Amino acid sequence: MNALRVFAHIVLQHGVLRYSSTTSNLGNSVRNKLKVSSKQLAKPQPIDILNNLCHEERLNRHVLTAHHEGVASHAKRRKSKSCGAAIAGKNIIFVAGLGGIGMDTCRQIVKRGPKNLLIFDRLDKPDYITELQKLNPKTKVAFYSYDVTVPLSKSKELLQEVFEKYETIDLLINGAGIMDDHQIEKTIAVNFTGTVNTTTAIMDFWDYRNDGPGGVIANICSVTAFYPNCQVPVYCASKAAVFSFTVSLALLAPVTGVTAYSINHSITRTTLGQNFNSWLDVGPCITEKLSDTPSQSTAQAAKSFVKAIEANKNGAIWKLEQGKLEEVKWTGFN
Ligand code: NAQ
Repeated sequence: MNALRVFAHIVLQHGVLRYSSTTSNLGNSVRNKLKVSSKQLAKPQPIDILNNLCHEERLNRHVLTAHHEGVASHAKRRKSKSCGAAIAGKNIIFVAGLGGIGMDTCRQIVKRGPKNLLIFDRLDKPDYITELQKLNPKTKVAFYSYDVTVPLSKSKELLQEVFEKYETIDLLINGAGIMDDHQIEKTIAVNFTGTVNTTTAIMDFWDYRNDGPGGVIANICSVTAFYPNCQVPVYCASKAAVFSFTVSLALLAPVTGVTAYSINHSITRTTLGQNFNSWLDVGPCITEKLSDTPSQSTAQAAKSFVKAIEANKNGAIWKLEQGKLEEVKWTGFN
């Protein structure tokens, strides 16, 4: 119940993600758990998100370490297989690769020469696939019709088909998203459950514990996961959920062999907000509001996106804002 009395907020400032608690309840409980003084906690200290000292997480790490010993041989095998670039020569699945952010990112990906780029989308745009194919004839581009809201069993069937054909997949990008806060269940289904289901489905093929080779997941979240916009709280909460899920995936990497990082765009000029509905109709049209706010083009965002993919850093929180890529640091409680 203490947690209910806590007013905690996450602020993204100067490239530093701070989680701050303004009442003593959480502060005391955290202090007790961490056995550190209030003086030590007062100053936010940059720490890697994977080294967050929260008690539960240390417990997790203990469990993970035990598992890790069991999967060390897989890790070695994967290391020897996967050196070098994260795009060139790889097999990549891009879920929602034909949207505004998706298509320009696909253009950048294809230029870097993956072996296969498999685009999963509910949109069917053959002309886009032709364009991508022409950009780099050495890369094979294929389209698979996929609605992320299908049952998990259907996602698994599609991946079974893909793995039978391509044998290995190195990177999964989850990017499906809608913004319409009148459609509450659909927003959660597309933005959150869809990403979780696609990820769950690919684990059958990647997980070390199934004798899989591991893999990499890039989840498109949003800066609204940290800076909620009160006109579209359902959308923002769905993005915060994907962000949290991604952090957990990264923490599980020693067990599963599957690393993960989040891609958090700031406002990017696409049609996402065009048919926006505000939850409880609380605000003016977000499209007008967004047009007054500094933004980036999809081409700028795409260049940052491929830099993040090439960095290939488990647990990284990438912010893509106004043409710049920045890794956000988690500073823990203060
Ligand atoms: P766009 O509408 O162009 O693309 C959405 C993509 O999701 C399309 O490929 C669409 O087919 C796919 N999709 C939707 N429902 C699907 C389903 N059921 N199954 C399979 N695919 C489905 O919008 P976009 O801006 O290119 O969005 C791409 C991703 O970036 C989304 O996840 C979006 O939430 C995220 N994103 C966009 C922005 C932005 O400004 N455009 C931002 C952050 C994240 C900060 C900013 C916001 O959160 C908006 C306030």
